[in-house]
Amino acid sequence: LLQYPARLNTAVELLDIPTEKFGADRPAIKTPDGEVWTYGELQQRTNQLAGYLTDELGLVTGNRVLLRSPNNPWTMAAWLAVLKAGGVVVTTMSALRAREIAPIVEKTSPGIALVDHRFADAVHELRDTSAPDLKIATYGGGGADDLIRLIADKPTDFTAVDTAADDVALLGPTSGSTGVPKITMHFHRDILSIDNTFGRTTLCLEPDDLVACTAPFAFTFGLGMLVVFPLRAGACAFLTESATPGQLAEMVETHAITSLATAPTAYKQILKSGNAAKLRTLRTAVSAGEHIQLETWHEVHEQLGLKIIDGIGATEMLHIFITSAGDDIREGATGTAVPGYRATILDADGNEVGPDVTGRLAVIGPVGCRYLADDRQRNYVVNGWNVTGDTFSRDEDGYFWYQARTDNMIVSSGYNIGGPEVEAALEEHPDVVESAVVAKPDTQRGSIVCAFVVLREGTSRDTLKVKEIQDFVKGHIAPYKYPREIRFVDSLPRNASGKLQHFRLRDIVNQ
Ligand code: 3SK
Repeated sequence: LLQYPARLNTAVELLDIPTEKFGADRPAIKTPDGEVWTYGELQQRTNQLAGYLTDELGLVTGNRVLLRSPNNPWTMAAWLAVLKAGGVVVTTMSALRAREIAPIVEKTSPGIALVDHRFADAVHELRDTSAPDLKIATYGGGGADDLIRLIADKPTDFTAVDTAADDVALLGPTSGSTGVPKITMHFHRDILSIDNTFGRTTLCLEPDDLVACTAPFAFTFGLGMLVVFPLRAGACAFLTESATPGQLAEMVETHAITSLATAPTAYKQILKSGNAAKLRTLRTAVSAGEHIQLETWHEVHEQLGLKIIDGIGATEMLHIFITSAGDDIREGATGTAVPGYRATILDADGNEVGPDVTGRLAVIGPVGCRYLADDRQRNYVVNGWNVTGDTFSRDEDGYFWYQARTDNMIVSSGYNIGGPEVEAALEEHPDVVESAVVAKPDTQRGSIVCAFVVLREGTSRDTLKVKEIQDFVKGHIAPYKYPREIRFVDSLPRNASGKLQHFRLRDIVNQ
């Protein structure tokens, strides 16, 4: 499955072959407001866009095209069209502001931008200030310059450009946890690899699946879940531009969604709001982007009989490389290396350690980290291993157990404390909606555990509550791990893909 011909265009594999194999009339995309695109329609519109890119916008093989849009059918067509026309997709989250897109544009030098009209201002601003040659085409505005109108009479067939399997197809920015963007490069074959590994060995979609995911296409978690895996399986992607956990549960119920991929917080909030029953049409549920707490996993299992597929991936690796599903799940563990990948634990000197020793998670597989012109490549790939920013241990049977983000291990009075364990204990308290803990420098103890806590609406935020929560944590985990400081906040800082930004909280406590 992981051998590819030398010449390969991923858009053919994701769109033309499935359209032929599963039928042009099958639904490829559905939206919350009832719009349906069949495989045939997606193929035709993709072809029209690809023709416009080459004939009118002058795209030649290898040119980079910036995409900026929330998840909707035209974005999916644009993504496929760029690849089909031999271009390289540069994805950006629509939540980013002009100053956050600027370093991405500077580093990737796109010649063309395909932009949802509602998000065009920032791109125009960039063209006017720092990218004067950028050609911008917008869609969805309905005016005379709307790309959707401009392509309407273009031919509906287009012969895919004969790209190499090892041509770059995707430039995916990642802010990681530090906020300074790095640009990952992925080949045409890498995109197929994620399906041939996680997609086919673990997720195993069927043609009658309807798949929803809250991650944007610009986060490769969303790209895999909504574009790569459903299309190759002949299934249908449910594209929603945004959804709160409550709306998501509602959509699953109303549209009979069968496969859901989202972050642990969404599952947690659906449970807390008493809406888990709305998820009863799900055959598969994936949790990634952050570690899922065992309590959340259990509650979903108890209420729905559904075993959430937990997974860890990375933009550098394109998708999930450790996971398990069904009877292979060992409760509390993230899982084992996805077939095709090898994973290990490294100590601080880069040596492999044995079972049950905590260290840095490292992985090798068909996809690996290639940063575009970035010295940080040296830190990520060491002796062939892709060294992630996560601290794990591995048991005798090859299951990997999450401890913390490596930069969120707290050493207090000589004790090693994993932030997530404290967060899990805090969130068992009925008044705690969410929490994040960080190390706060302390003259006596080196560091102390400092917790930022979002309380249920209407809960008092006084010193008595602090004491009550501290005692609660002491009753649930070893008392030395309890948060010596608790700060109540209205919300926690998250990046555009929904990941908690502990570094922002560290900045606060270090001030
Ligand atoms: O776990 C993640 O953060 C991730 C990143 C990229 C792609 C997929 C996943 C799950």
